[in-house]
This record gives sequence, structure tokens and C-alpha cells, in this order.
Amino acid sequence: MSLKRALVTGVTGQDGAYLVRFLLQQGYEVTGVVRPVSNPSFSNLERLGVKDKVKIQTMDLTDKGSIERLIGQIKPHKVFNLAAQSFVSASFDCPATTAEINSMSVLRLLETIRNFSPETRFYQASTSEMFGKVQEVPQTELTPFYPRSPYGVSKLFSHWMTINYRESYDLFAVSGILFNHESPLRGKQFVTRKIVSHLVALKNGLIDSPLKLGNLEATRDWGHADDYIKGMYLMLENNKPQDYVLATGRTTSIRKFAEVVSSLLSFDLVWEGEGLDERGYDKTSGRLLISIDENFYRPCEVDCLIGNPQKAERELNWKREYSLELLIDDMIKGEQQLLVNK
Ligand code: NAP
Ligand code: G4F
Repeated sequence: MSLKRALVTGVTGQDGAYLVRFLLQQGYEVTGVVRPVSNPSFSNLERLGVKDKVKIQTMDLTDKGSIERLIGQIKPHKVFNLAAQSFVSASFDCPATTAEINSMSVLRLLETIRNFSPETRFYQASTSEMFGKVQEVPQTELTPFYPRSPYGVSKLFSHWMTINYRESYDLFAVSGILFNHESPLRGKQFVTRKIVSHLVALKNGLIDSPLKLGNLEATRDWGHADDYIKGMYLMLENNKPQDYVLATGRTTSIRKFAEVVSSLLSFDLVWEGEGLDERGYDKTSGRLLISIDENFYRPCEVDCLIGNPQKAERELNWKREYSLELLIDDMIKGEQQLLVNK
């Protein structure tokens, strides 16, 4: 058996693909876990050229026996638990499913490691969404939590469960409190990719309809996924298990993000009107680019997130390569590449 074995849940997602590529570069034998569906999508792994280098296994995170069999068999040195119902908006529509996968499955994983593979190091994908209605600016590892969505509440359960298993059973279990991170592989339902893909399609004449958005005033601390998965890795390489915030320390509104993307695509975006009647036009052509749709507002909003990454920078020597501008540039190029490959 290989010396270094890693198991990654949520391997088909954005972070899963970047993490697999990085772990392979570090010499790991990587098992990527997919849920038991008839036709899983490997497009992210294929885009990064790693689909054929990762061992794909099926495991049902809602089924204790399924988890025990795979982890008991592989006894991985590291488990990165990235699987989740990760779309905040959907968690208001399916809170029970969200809790089942984001909370109870984490407990099942921790129990399995405790009982069958206690030497395994465990990473839990926690989130800045747990800060919700923020109690401190910027947010650190010590900031009190106040989640504002079923997603945030579900992740808080697993965050504390990870800490509890570490303290109760001496497991190397850590929680990375990651602020928003994006990339060309980001799901199209998330606001950054939604903006980039729609405006690139408009620019290329592939669609006519304007982009429909919700709350433009919310702000997020956006980084690049390829930087953040390296932080996950460093947390499990640490001398002792501890939790860390990964963030950039800069926050930007949805409105500003749309303006930067528009400008890089040579649209001259100007705003008219207010509230639900606000519209964004291209000043040069008079073309309608953006309108507001109340369906994209949430029952409860997280208004502003901004993290302080100093602990990770100082103790893990975590470094970021991407600024917000480089991230947006990468996302636009990724979108354009997809059009070329069509
Ligand atoms: P993502 O692209 O949405 O990927 C989610 C992954 O979870 C996919 O592989 C998906 O598989 C899998 N999954 C969903 N429901 C599942 C279920 N019922 N059983 C098994 N697998 C399931 O998410 P991401 O952006 O890579 O994020 C990775 C993790 O970090 C998530 O836990 C997320 O909550 C957390 N996080 C993300 C951010 C961020 O800004 N990206 C920030 C903080 C924390 P399918 O392909 O089968 O759907
Ligand atoms: O892109 P979003 O859907 O990401 P959100 O809710 O911040 O969640 C992401 O980051 C979390 C970390 O803080 C992760 F844990 C989570 O898994 C996920 O990756 O929305 C960002 C903001 C929100 O304030 C939302 O109200 O954009 C606002 N927004 C405005 N119009 C929109 C839209 N969001 C989406 N998805 N679609 C819109 O049309």
C-alpha cells in the first residue's frame, strides 16, 4: 500500500477537484468519494486533467455501514470532508436534507474514524457562513457565531462536533473556517460564477436576456479556491490539531463585483432606478445587462463577511497567490475557454 493515502468526499465539487490535483502533486494516493447516483459528473476533475489519476469509490454519507466499510478498508492517513449541500439559498427550501448531509454525516464520519481508524487525520469544511450576523469585524477564530441560514446552522453543528471529538477522543480533527472562495469551477448557482458566465455569454451574443440578481449590497470576502485548498492541506500537516480561518481580509459587494466583471468585458455599466426596479445598462449601447429579481433574495441575509487570516499566515505559513482582480480574470478566461471548447 502507498505510504500516503487521502480520501476526499465531495470530490466532484469545486474544492474537490483542486484538492485532488494538489494531493496528487504531493505524492498521495487519492480516493475520491461520490454518492451512489447513476451518473456522477466528473467535469471538474476532467477540466483539471486529474479524472484518471484519482480512484473513484461510491460511499453513501447517510449510511453508517457504507462509511465504515470504505474507511475501514482504506484506513486513509487523511480524510478531507468536503461533501455538503453547499448552496445557502437551497438550505431554506430543504433544511432537513441539508442537516442530514452537512451535520449528521459529519458525525457518522467522526464516529467511524474514532472506532475504525483513530490515526486518520480529519479535515471538516467549516464556513464563514457560521458568523452570519457578525458579532465582530473582521472575523477571527475567536469571533462568536450567529448563523443566519439552515446551512450555517448545519455547519455549526459539525464544527463543534469536530472540536468535541478532538477533545474527547484525542483525534487529529480540525475545522477550517473558510470564507467564500471561487474559481472557474464554481457552480453556476453561486453569484460570482453566475455573473461571469452570464455577462460573458451576453458579450459573445449567445443570449439576449439580462442577468437577474438579488441583493446587490451584500459583501463577501472572496478568494481563489486553489489558494484555499492548500490551507486545508497545511491544517492537516500541522504539529497539533487546531482550527483556522482562511480569508483575504478584503470585502466587496455583489454590485462592485458585477461592475469589475463588466468593465473587464468592456461594458460601461451604469445603474438606474432603486430597489426591485434598479437596472444596469451598458451606457454605450443602451443594452439592458442586469435586472433585479426578488426570487434571489433570501429570507435571512448575511450582510457582510470579512475574515482575518493572520493566524493561518503566521502558524501555517499560508500564502495566497490570487487577488480579487486575478480571481475575476481567471474566471473570465475559464468561461471563454469553455466557449472555445464547445
Ligand atoms: P460544491 O462545489 O458545491 O461541491 C459539493 C460536493 O458535495 C459535490 O461533490 C457534491 O456532489 C457533494 N454532495 C452534495 N450533496 C451530497 C450528498 N447528499 N452526499 C454526498 N455528496 C454530496 O462545494 P465547494 O465549493 O467545493 O465546497 C466544498 C466544501 O466546503 C463544502 O462542504 C462547502 O460547504 C464548504 N465551503 C465552501 C466554501 C466556498 O466558498 N466554496 C466556503 C466555506 C465552506 P455531487 O456532484 O454529487 O452533487
Ligand atoms: O454566491 P452565494 O450564493 O454564496 P454564499 O451564500 O455566500 O455561500 C457561499 O459561501 C459560503 C462561505 O461564506 C459557503 F459556506 C457556501 O457553501 C457557499 O459557497 O451568495 C453570495 C451573496 C449572498 O449575499 C446573496 O444574497 O450574493 C447574494 N446574491 C445576490 N444575487 C446572490 C444573487 N446569490 C446568488 N447565489 N444568486 C443571485 O442571483
